[in-house]
Amino acid sequence: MQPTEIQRANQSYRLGTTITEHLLLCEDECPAASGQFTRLLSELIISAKLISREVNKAGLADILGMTGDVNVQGEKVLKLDEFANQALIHRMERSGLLCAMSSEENSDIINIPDNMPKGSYVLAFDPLDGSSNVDANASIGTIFSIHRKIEKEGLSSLDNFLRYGYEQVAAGYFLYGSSTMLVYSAGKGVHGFTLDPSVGEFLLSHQNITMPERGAIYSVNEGYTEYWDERTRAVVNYFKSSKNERGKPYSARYIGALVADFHRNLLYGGIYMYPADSQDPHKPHGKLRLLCEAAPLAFIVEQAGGAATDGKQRILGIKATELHERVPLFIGCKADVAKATAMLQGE
Ligand code: P6P
Repeated sequence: MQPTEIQRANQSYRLGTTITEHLLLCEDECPAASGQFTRLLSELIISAKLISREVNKAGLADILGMTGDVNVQGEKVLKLDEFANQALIHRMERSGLLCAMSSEENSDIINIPDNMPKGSYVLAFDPLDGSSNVDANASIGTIFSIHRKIEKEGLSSLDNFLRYGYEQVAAGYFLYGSSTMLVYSAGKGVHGFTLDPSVGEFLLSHQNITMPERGAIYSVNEGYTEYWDERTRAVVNYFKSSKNERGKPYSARYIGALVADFHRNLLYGGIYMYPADSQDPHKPHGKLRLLCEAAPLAFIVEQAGGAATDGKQRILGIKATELHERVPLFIGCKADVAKATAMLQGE
């Protein structure tokens, strides 16, 4: 008997499904799909496998914390985040799927070379978020955001990036931790895949990830307390004195890698905060970038039932005005983010 559409749909969310099977089944469910998105994610996955391999041996292969050094073979040794950036650019510019890319590591847009095929997607990424943690062997990751090219004559490449976050067609991250994971959403829920290194496949391990209404963790660098305004201090003090649904105090957790802190809070429930440093002229809007950090994670968190604001408005409702625009970020369980945002607005 032919499986029903529901049975087929459920197959794409059956634990153990490979990411390839999942993407192909999702493609089957979308009559308009051309297969380009499936190929795009597949190219990102190959890049992530290369990065994961280097991250997992960072402490051994002269990459640890060095840049510009020459190894015993006389080759220039790339620092890990430079390696990750080059691995992504090299692979994605040849994919024929993109019209342009933007990387946290590159000040300008990365246009596709004239001699390479172009496609209809736009990719923004942070190649190795939290890379300062490499020397401490803490979790780090790659964050990506995918838009469809604006099909309109006369637009500059930059116009394809200066978009609202809600226009993203997909977003996700690779987490290089105790295992390597892919967490992504294409607008139909959030799904997590864990790399089985013995077969080199990402297997569905976390289907339809959803967050509780309230969490039990708050993540913020309290070393900056003196730089915050009074309302920000009041927000952090609120969570320090909050009790979770079991009457226990919220736990303070801060790895110093957004993607790792976000992932833990996504699974366990919590709020991550990177406020504006009103006293720091270098970080008046905080440290995190809208296009390759806040917007993709906001897309994920909303798909998981959470929320993300800049302390005033929904992150996905912000239209970027420059490529490396920074925004304050309050992201996590809906009730926690709502409370923080209300307090920051003086309510
Ligand atoms: P701080 C890493 O550099 C990063 O961009 C995020 O991954 C991380 O959450 C944040 O900065 C840590 O910043 O100022 O607390 O060291």
